[in-house]
Amino acid sequence: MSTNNKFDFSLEKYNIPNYSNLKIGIVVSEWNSDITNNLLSGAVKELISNGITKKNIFVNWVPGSFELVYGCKQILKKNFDAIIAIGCVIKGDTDHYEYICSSVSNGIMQLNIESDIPVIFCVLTDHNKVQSSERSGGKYGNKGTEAAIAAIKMASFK
Ligand code: DLZ
Repeated sequence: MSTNNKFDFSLEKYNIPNYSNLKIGIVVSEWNSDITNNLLSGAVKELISNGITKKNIFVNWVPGSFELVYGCKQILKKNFDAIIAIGCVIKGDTDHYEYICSSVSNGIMQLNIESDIPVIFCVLTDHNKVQSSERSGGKYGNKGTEAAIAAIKMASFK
């Protein structure tokens, strides 16, 4: 499911009265932090370049991607306009990868069903580190950047 040429960065179809008022929460996993740090920088840079102020971007860390759902659930109470969950799960020799990927994707979907605040899924689920690098500032762009735009678009519903 490549996103080459599929992600639309333009915000013109969305009604966003004042970008500087948007408050965005970000929850980031420490596992594979070389990758998640790049996703985080991509997201923060993109938010700022769209007029969101640094003081309205709140970054919270969790140990691994499995903890993203709990981390996002806790900050739902803070009334952000959108939340971005950032993680990187890389396939190993066991089934652990499948459990983490399905738990975090289902958990974040559940938060979107139950709460009024959009939670953006920026979790790479890759077969190896090369794939993750290619998607966190490499030849396939930076999924953190796309997540930032998705967060702004979804915030317009609130
Ligand atoms: C345990 C584990 C493994 C094996 N792999 C990853 C991974 O690739 N990416 C990631 O974000 N987290 C991983 N974890 C940690 C789990 O997400 C979680 O932090 C622990 O199981 C503790 O609940």
